[in-house]
Amino acid sequence: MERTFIMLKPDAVQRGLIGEIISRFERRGLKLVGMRFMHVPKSLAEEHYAVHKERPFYNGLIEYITSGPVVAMVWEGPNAIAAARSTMGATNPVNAAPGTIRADFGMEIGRNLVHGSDGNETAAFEIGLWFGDETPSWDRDTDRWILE
Ligand code: DAT
Ligand code: MG
Repeated sequence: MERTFIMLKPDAVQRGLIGEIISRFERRGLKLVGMRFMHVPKSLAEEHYAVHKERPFYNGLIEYITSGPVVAMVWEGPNAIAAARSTMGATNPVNAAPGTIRADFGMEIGRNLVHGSDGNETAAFEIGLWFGDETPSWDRDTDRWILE
């Protein structure tokens, strides 16, 4: 079983899309194992996006992520990282496939609504950074109808 860190960015929260976006992950069959509604301290944003520190968009990215509350989550499932990213769509909404979150609700790369871990190491790092070890497992009664 795999876990991934997903964040609804401030634009998703401000636009009233929390329920709409969460329902897409939920309906797909991913299982929620962690959730926090929070303002992101600048230090946390900087740690989270440390890999992008030298990129020209870095300062704008930090400003965006700290501009309002976010919903930080951990979702679990087989291939959860890839499954979540395919539900999210490509980084730039203009290139995202129709039906994905970023295509259905987004116009520009700097307002792309949602973050998802991009690999195993990133997921482990991000889950630890945002949740520590507070991501309890639970048995979902519908699992036998979702997972073979
Ligand atoms: P993703 O969020 O799809 O994993 P990423 O890790 O490459 O994409 O970049 C992190 C975020 O930074 C992305 O969601 C939006 C922003 N970003 C990336 N490339 C950008 C660019 N060329 N211009 C502006 N913002 C960018
Ligand atoms: Mg990324």
